[in-house]
Amino acid sequence: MDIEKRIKEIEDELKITKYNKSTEKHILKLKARLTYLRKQLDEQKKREKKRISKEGVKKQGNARVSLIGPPSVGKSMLFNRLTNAKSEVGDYAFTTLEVQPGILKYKGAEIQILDMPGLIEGAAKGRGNGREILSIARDSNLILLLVDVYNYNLDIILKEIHEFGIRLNKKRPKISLKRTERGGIKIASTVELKVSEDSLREIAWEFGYRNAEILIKDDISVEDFLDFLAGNRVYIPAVLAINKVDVADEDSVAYLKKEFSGWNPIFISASEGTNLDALKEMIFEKIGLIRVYLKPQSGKIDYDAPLILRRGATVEDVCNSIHRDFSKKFRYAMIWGKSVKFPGQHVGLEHQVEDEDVVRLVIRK
Ligand SMILES: Nc1nc2c(ncn2[C@@H]2O[C@H](COP(=O)(O)OP(=O)(O)O)[C@@H](O)[C@H]2O)c(=O)[nH]1
Ligand SMILES: [Mg+2]
Repeated sequence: MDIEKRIKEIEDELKITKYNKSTEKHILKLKARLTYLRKQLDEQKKREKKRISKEGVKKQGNARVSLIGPPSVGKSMLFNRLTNAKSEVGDYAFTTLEVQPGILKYKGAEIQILDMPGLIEGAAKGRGNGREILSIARDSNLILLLVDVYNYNLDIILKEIHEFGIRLNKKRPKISLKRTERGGIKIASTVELKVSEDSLREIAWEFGYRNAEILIKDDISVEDFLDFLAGNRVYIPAVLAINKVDVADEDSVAYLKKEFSGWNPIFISASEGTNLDALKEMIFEKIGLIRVYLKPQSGKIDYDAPLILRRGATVEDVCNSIHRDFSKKFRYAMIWGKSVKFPGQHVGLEHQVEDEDVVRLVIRK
């Protein structure tokens, strides 16, 4: 029987199996098998030819953002507003058929935005070029989810994204696994776990492990563990924007605010330009971009040309982004800004910089 058919069967069985103490184990087993089969299907699909050429979507700039949403919510209009590029806007459902790259310039950073065809139900299985869209989204630093005040069915979009192995606004759970020669499946954890070790062992068994040492450092769920064993999951931050506020009344805005409170959504109008600066700021912030200004030996600081780094970057990263040899010749750095206690403080390579720090690198001649 082919994989898709087996997946369908297990999905159906899961749907009709009621959860209780006596079926708990069986459900777990089905879920594990399902994840395993989906993984195999994924690998099979990956071997099939891609339809959207990767030519037009070379990575560019300091980060990449994918615009994902249902058709006709205003993705292309927003894209045109945010970037220097032009994408076709239309009244019918599939105006945008190709991936369209553009650059958003903000606070000295160049952020690549990708306008995408609308994502529809069945996308993860390949409908409407879904797998191409999602595989580009997988390779992004941020996913900008866009819906509008008429069409705010996010569930389908989220389901497709999830099915494709993308996890939004979530940290990768800390789990490691080492195959061993004997001793069965051993599980150790550094925190108290809500799931039973037995269940985890059972799942690992379904994935074909017989002898292994598994170390868990987070209070994981069964889903987290399945994700870990399936592999190739990506964890990407996401922002939700709700478009076309220009045609919404107060009540519907209030309703949507409540409906999506977990997302802390931003209400915008691409056509009127409402709230777009706030959206840009959200994008910059959520990717975790920071600016660092270099203070040269002599001359002025160029505030128009910051180094763009990621949150958590160190002085060593500052060195490396200037020149490969810089960190070898490094003596110390002086810093003015949020990351230090007093202006001009001397720090070493491992010191973490923060947004808008001014850095002077002192190197050996
Ligand atoms: N009222 C209003 N209409 C918009 C807005 N943004 C886009 N539209 C309209 O929505 C339709 C679909 O826009 P488009 O950008 O092609 O959507 P896409 O399919 O998501 O790329 C077009 O008729 C746009 O003029 C907005 O902010 N307000
Ligand atoms: Mg479009």
